[in-house]
Amino acid sequence: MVQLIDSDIKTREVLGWRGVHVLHFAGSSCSQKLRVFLNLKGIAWQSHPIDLPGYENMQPWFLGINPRGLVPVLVHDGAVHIESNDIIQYLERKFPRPRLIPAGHETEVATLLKHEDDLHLDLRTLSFRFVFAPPGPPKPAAALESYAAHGAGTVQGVSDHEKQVQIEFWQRAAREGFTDDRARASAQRFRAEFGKLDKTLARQPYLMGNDLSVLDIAWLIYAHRLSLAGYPFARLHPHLHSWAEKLRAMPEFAKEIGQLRHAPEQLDAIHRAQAGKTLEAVAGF
Ligand SMILES: N[C@@H](CCC(=O)N[C@@H](CS)C(=O)NCC(=O)O)C(=O)O
Repeated sequence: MVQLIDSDIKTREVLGWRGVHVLHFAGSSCSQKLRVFLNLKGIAWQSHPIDLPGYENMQPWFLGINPRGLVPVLVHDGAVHIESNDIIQYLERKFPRPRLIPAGHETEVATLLKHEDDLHLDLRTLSFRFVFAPPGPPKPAAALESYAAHGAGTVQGVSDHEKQVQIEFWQRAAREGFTDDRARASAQRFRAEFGKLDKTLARQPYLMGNDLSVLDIAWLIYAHRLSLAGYPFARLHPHLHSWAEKLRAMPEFAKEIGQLRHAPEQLDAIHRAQAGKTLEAVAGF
């Protein structure tokens, strides 16, 4: 669980926020995952949108709440929680009904969610290459400089390395873009993972059995983003494809995943504009 301690939090006003507050961005996959979870739970929450395209997450006010500069962040009765999967597991304990983590499976779910989080930079690579496709560097040097200049900050009292990981990701993107080699490696990691999920979904309706769980939420968000990137789910993973169609149709999901910048007809043009190469062509699927 990543709950910040008092000395980590420099933007002190949040300590006075009562109830459930979420700092998030409409089009962020981790924010979407948390919002779907909140919808399914029926938890009332106050929204604090953070403008990622305007680099608000790299400014001192937000870094004083989450030193990593990442969304989402939960502030619950003045306590600050970061890392979407930790936030979800924390809220599951605080708001146990309806259950979205099966009783007795908490440790297993934590491990499986960690697995999902490990692919987050691969998701970002494929999103920037095939969905957002910015014409220039995704983060301008000035935004990165102000982000870096603010210092590493502490998480639970310990100097935090995660921000450096983020800075290196964006610097590399500015240097070389999201190359074919990088996109291929990321797509292949997903293919291996989705192959396993597809086998599970051939046997049962949801990833943990007969009931929907946080794992379905987490993987649907990734699968949805990658479907926008042109990942050929119907051909490669038919069970996963049907499961995704079923979840996408639920209002608790539909409300959150419709908020991307591009309409479907624009996406095809973007996929092709990438030196004429689609994800399928780059990945060799
Ligand atoms: N492991 C983190 C990842 C959070 C993350 O990378 N969030 C992205 C949005 S999905 C973000 O804030 N990106 C910052 C940016 O684009 O500058 C979590 O699960 O909360």
